[in-house]
Amino acid sequence: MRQRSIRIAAVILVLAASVTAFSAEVSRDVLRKAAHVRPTPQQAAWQELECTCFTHFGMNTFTDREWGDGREDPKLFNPTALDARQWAAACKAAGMKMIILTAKHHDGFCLWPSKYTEHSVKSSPWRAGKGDVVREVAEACREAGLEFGVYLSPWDRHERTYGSDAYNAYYKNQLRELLTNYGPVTEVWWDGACGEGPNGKRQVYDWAGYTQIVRECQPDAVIFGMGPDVRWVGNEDGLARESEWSVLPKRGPGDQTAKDLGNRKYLAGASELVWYPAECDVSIRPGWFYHASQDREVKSLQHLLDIYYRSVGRNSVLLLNVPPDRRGLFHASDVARLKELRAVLDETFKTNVTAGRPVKACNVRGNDPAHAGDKITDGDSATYWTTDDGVLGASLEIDLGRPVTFDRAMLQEQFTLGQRVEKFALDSWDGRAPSEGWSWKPIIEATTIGHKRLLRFPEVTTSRVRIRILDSRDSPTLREFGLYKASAKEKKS
Ligand code: FUL
Repeated sequence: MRQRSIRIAAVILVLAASVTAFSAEVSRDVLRKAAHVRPTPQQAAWQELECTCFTHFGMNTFTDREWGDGREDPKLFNPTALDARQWAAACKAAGMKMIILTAKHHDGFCLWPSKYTEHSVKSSPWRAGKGDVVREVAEACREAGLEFGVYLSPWDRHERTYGSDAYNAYYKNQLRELLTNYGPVTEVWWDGACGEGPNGKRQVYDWAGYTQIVRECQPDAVIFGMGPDVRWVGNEDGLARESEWSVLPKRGPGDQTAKDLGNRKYLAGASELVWYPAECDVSIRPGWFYHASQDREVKSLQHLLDIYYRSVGRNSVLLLNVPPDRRGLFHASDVARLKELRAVLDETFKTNVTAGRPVKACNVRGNDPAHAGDKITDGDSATYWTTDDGVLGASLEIDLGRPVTFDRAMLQEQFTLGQRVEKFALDSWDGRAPSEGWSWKPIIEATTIGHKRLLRFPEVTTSRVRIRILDSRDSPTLREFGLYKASAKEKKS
């Protein structure tokens, strides 16, 4: 009896071991597959924008609400001094690369004179019913060299056809208007709110049909949220995860949010993996729309800096909302805060002490100088360091030439080839010569890199640093590596 149970236990052990070995094998394979999923050129170009601006403006600006019910009188819409050039100038000065305008929010009021409804600027007193906010913003963006994007709320609490097939046709007509009459559109924003329309009915949206129209009219645009190109990060605080992956299992529209689906354990069972990078939306004020009562609640410089490090610095694009007021202008406090933010970021990232410095890598793919270590300090985003096939861990030593002090680091993978690094560390040299057995002190350890990873740590002074790639899904790549000293206006962390 005892012998039999020993035999059974042994069989179970062997089985368990082979299952583990099998899944480990599968998992390496899956990881390699994940490492080779790449962004489309449109997704890659969008990622490089890094900082973008949301402008929530519309009926709610005049009713002091966040969500209108669709019964608002169009006559309430009457900005006294609308100047989209002022918005564009403030965005540009803040280093933001795009403005996304709420062409229509959930209340259904259209900021352009749509042919398909009277519920728009054409029924308002603004510019005697001849105005077009979408045109003014699109033109101001073009003049300032900014990209332009549109938010067209699928949920419409005004339109009577909402809740029927006719509404899908209405929505598509409006999409076409926006995507054919205003020049290039870089991002189309579809939020997932789906409430009741004026008849108490809910809509079954034709996402595939909407997507087709965007592809046809603006092939260079990316679609956010309920679309396939850009994912909602899962919160409205502007914060990405510690490990933010751009490669995820494919799911239904909008189904990827609020989950860390890029992590290893979720990849294994996936039938298809897709590039689906995160966007972090957040408002500079508590509300998305302007409320005079929130003039004193503009986010602090430290708060915005924290958001920057935890969005752009975590492989995401930041979409920072700045709501124009009832004049149709950005409020002076918001403009001042944006300026402060840019001044601090510019000061922090002005001097990169690794620029042009020599780098010794323990492994270089095919010993090819085109992939040598010093590609990470050449300031050229087209070049990168990488390793031979199968070399998933590696180290690179950067000679800074003299002792320098820094407290910020920036790493970039060549993400257009895929996102691969799962874990890495930075070390500083303690000053002892190799003959004395030089040693390295850990500065910080982190997980993903992707397009950009920014790290904050207490000041370090050294003449040499080391990057250790501790795990990677396939041969790691590094495009750039920088070290900086934070502006004195950044609170020390
Ligand atoms: C959400 C909307 O319900 C909010 O009003 C806001 O527009 C936010 C950015 O998206 O889905």
